[in-house]
Amino acid sequence: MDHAFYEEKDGIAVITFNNPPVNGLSHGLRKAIVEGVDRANNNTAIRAIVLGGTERAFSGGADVTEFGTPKAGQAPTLRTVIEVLEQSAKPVVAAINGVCLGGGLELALGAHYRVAAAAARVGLPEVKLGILPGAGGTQRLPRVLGLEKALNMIVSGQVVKAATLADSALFDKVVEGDPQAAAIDFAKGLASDVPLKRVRDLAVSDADADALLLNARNAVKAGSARFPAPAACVEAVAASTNMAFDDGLAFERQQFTQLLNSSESLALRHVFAAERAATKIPDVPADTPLRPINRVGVIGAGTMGGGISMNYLNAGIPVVLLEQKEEALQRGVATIRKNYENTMKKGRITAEQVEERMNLLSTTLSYDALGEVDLVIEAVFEDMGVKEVVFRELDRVIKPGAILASNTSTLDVDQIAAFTKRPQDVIGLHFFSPANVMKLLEIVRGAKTAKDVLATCIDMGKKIGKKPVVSGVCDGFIGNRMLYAYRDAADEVMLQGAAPSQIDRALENFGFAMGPYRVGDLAGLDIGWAIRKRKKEADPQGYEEVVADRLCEAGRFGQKTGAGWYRYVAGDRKPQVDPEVENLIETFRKEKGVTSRKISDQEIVERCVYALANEGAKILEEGIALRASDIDIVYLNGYGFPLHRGGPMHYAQQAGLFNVVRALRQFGATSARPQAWQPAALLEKHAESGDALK
Ligand code: T1G
Repeated sequence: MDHAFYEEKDGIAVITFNNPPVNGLSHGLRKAIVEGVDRANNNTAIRAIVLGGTERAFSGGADVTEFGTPKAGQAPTLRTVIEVLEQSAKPVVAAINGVCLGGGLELALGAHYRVAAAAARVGLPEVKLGILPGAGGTQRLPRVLGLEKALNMIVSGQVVKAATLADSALFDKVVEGDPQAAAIDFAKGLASDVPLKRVRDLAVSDADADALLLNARNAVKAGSARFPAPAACVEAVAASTNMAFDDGLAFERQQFTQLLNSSESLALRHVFAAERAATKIPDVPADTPLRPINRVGVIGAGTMGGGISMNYLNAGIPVVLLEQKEEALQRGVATIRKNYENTMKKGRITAEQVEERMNLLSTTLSYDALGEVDLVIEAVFEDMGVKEVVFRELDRVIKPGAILASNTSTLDVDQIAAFTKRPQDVIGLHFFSPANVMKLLEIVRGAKTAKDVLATCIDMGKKIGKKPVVSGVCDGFIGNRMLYAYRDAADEVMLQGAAPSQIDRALENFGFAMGPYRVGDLAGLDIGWAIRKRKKEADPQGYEEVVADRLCEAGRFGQKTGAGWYRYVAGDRKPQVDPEVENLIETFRKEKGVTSRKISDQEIVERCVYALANEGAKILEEGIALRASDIDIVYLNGYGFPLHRGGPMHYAQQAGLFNVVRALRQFGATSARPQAWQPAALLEKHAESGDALK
């Protein structure tokens, strides 16, 4: 494949990049650019050189698919390519359209001139991958934007429209039309006797550099323990103000190399690829025709139904909200409006947008009003009997070809599909509360779910700003099933001697936003208790009592009752360790014949996180999840797993699967539930082979 097209017209050489989808600066493309520039410089008929990409992308930056492979460092490196542009005897003009990001912008900064489409989007988002601009961006951008603007762009990784920087020295021209045509005209207008303008020769305007850098250093300090990149960005940009250009480049390179090999960057790059991989379904072609979704029906105007409705209203899609009683409907609608008004008060939407969205919402008490919806989502009580009534009604009224979705969080989607005559149109859309905020959307594929239904729901999931992950049918799908294992592991380590507060603290130090016992008190212990009581009624002999039962029997449901695992003083949500709970646990231990022992924070973290990875491996080997990285996306976006750890599966692989399997076996050897610690066969296989879990 030609990685770039070279053509000459009217004394101008035009090099057009060709590395779809976004002109990642692969080895092939880097080589083609240097060859093109050399060819133009060796042709006396050529006066200037124009570099261009496609309407979608000038370049999305270094080719992320090459990261970690030998090719990434293969000559010509991106820095060499940029030097070739800068040292070119003939003027080089970058014609910027679409995205111009990371190494793409650094490349453009190596050109002598830059002509951009007003709508082009430019930025140095490397910090979001846990690295920093490693091809001169931290040294050149301040020279054309000034210290403050460059510092903000590089530390935040924000991407802005070229039009907003039209007055800066970054661009020589910003046009509404085709930037390549404008660049060619610009190149033709260049006088041949004017010395070439090189960004490296400019000075950084740093009126109050010290103050700016001090503020920036303070601003990044809080997060630097988990994410070192922002602080490194500040120091690299600081070098542009107090070092000679080449020394600044060398300093930037040293900082870049350090970050590239950091666990945080490995995690962030893993997540970048994982999010994009998750929507690729091996047996569903990317060009599968989608079913049109122009109107959505939502059954249930409670917290979930209201949040779900907002996702579609936000995307400009009309919603028909159905409830059984008028007052429930009105309450639901009022909650949606209040939610929008709160968002408006924070300045994130305008009053007009509130009304626009509310005008797209209609309500009904009758299923017959759903005849025109293309997608209906039920968010009713989590009980199979209730689901059956709803789906039989939906089967009666919903038009052929529409999609019937359940928001169930654990029930069997195949059983739900069987309540209809169209199981191929039935799917699970598991939103997470608050449904209009949480990014994760578990899309549960039934045995009979049609491929175009799945493709349509994935596409629509992305359109409403979710991170879709496809799950098979099992109890708890991917996330909740892993959550059960995580909580059981925490309960076991509590039974063996760790206090709930120690467990919470250990996991919060690991990076979870909140430990399992604080989460329990927040959500309400009575919810889990109700499920366990149903299990106990169904199987009194087989039921195994847990400490939480004792708390609930004592009326300790968590924050809502002022006491749960912790005590809450007079409405203060701050958890206080409660000796009563410690005694209750100790009594429970004695009844179970357990002598408590001192347990390290490290063991707590390993037990809970490896239990997650082990359950994830079982989910993977059963085919419930398509790939290990999907499981990471679920747990990062739905369950507060710390981003800088990359997800439970990534974390386990970084820890070494051999070590994980060895630890699981050790935990099992001293457990009252040895089978719970049995390593998944897939985990053992990969621990043996050393191959990564895919
Ligand atoms: N290289 C290769 N492929 C890339 C890519 C890149 N830089 N960016 C995206 N893709 C692929 C992506 O994997 C997906 O592939 C397809 O393009 C569409 O992506 C030295 C070292 C460019 C704004 O951080 O922000 O330069 O799934 O689904 O919503 O300083 O992708 O189709 O097979 O996201 O239109 C810095 C990262 C790199 C930009 C497009 N650059 N990319 O968004 O589509 S580090 C970035 C993005 C660097 C230098 C350093 C977005 C996008 P597939 P997409 P999109």
